[in-house]
Amino acid sequence: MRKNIVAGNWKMNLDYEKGLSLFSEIVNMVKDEVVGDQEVVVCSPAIHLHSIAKLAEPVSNVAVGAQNIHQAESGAYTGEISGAQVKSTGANYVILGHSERRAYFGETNALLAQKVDSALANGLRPIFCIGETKDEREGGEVFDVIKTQLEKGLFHLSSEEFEKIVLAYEPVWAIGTGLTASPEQAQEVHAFIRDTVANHYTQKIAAETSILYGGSCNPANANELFSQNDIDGGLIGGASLKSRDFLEIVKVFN
Ligand code: 3PY
Repeated sequence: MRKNIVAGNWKMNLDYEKGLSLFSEIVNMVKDEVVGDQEVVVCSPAIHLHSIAKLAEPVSNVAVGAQNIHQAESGAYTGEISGAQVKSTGANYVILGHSERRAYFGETNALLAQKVDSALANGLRPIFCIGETKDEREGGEVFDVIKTQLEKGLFHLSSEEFEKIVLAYEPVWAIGTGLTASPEQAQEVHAFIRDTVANHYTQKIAAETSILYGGSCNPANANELFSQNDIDGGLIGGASLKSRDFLEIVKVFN
């Protein structure tokens, strides 16, 4: 069956020392307190990846990921980082399609499809984010937007490739706003995502795909969100910067 996953998205926070110290706290707490088989993923800035991947090595249910890659393998792309480079740090995941990258860096579905290909070619599992803006929700376009993001960003993949994908539904209006989708609103979209995957691939693949909720998820709302049938964990922003809060969210699956 599908895995429950709680992934932290540190965004552009924490200097090198602070990142290492937060990650050490998380690893120690996971060792002492996590009794289920949920997977804990921390997606840090690139500067931390190699060191925290080393710290994660002895702990089987903790993994590390990046927050972006360039679509090319290598070359004259000053300031960028490739999938191969991320993989060489010991990371196993990469967030792709976060709404901040779509909005501030102009990342389109077509570009994201190329980044997904590069991630998979380099042995990284994409945590692929999809979600609608406030205007799109108010205009009744939620399902169309989600379907297009899936079709254009992912549905060129073969079944074997798609099985490596983790999906994250992140309503844009719930990111950095303190607003959260209600459990019912989130479940409705997660169920739609799973149906859309089933229609394109198979029921079995859809049933085995982990679909995370993201957008102001915190210790106070995680329990209710994660108890919905089609919500298999979370992609956690601000609350992943506090070890105790992050662990409380992870422990919802204990
Ligand atoms: C948030 O919770 O703000 C996020 O963007 C998680 O990725």
